[in-house]
Amino acid sequence: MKIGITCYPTYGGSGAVATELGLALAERGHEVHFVTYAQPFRLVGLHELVFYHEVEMEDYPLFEYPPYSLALAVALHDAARREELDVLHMHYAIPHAAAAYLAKQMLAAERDIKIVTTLHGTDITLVGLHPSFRAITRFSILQSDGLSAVSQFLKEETVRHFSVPPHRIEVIPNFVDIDVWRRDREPCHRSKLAPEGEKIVMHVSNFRAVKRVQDVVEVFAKIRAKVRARLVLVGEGPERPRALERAAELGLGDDVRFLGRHASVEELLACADLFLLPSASESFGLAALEAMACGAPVVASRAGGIPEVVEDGVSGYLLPVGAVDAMAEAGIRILSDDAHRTQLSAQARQVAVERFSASAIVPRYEALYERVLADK
Ligand code: GMT
Repeated sequence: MKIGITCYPTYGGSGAVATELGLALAERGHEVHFVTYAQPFRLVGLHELVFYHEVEMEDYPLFEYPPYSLALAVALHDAARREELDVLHMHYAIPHAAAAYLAKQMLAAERDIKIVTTLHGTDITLVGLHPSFRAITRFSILQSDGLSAVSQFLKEETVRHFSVPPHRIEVIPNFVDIDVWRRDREPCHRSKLAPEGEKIVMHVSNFRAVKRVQDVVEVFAKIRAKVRARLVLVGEGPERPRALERAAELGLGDDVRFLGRHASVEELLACADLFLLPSASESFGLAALEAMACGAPVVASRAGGIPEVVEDGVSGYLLPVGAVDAMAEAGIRILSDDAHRTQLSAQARQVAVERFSASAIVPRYEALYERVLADK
């Protein structure tokens, strides 16, 4: 098949999954064309059968709000015609599904092209619900030929908020390349991250308010009072200054290392003894899955789709949103009991391999493409 993929190319789980999917599809012999405004951050190196088309935007003084969605529709239409694409796979509904709909209509006189939209999270639970986007989000979701959601939770939210018939949405969970995300990696950065042999607590996110990074710092402060540990924060975003300020107020000093954005997060997660994800809401929690694949037990909030990924007592512990004392207790238990941590680590890896490997999930996307293509 020839597949066009659009996603947010910068930091973020939906762009990460879309890119990993494109690469995995290419490995399975499909031709993949990324149509995005920048090269997706996980698209590095040269890959046979993978191509990148940049969405070109003309700036003009009249445009206070440059019409990116229109430029994307044109780029999708161009790529579809030139490369004879079969399917346009849009990741994150806004504005991608609407742009794909326009491209489909522009092409309609020549031929039909199928649209698959994958719903990722705040396109449904937050941004899509805003009155300025709600109607177009619903319209473009319903106009897609195939729909997937990354968790059962997100499917139910889509049905509830947008009255999309449940049978239209297939739940296809996110996946991880288990050969890349694993514990026994070289180089291992443990000695650099924790030179005194401290335990390594890690958090990776885009530091938006929904991630509750302040809770990460509070939980870590309570853990550090009982266990020699360091907190490694990876990523960048608006809550970073407040999180660092709180770390300073709590006197955590050098025991909190802020690394910013990192090109190979897998190398860092391979050293983690504990991963914290105390989000207020999370449709899936890709970072938690990547941590699990790297054998890091997870302490997370029981929010949204996280319980579909992290099994309480198996790959870590789930606590109510904001329950920093209980999260710290769980963290202390994991870090101070080596046998327990080793068991959770092995189980986390096993869950990632058995339920969320690329080889288990990617064929489900192929089957979805085949189904929409068979639908005349
Ligand atoms: O929806 C968002 O906030 C953005 C999106 C992203 O690009 O990072 O995150 C969502 O999609 C990820 C990949 O499917 C999921 O792992 C995240 O849980 C989800 N974020 C939220 O639901 C807040």
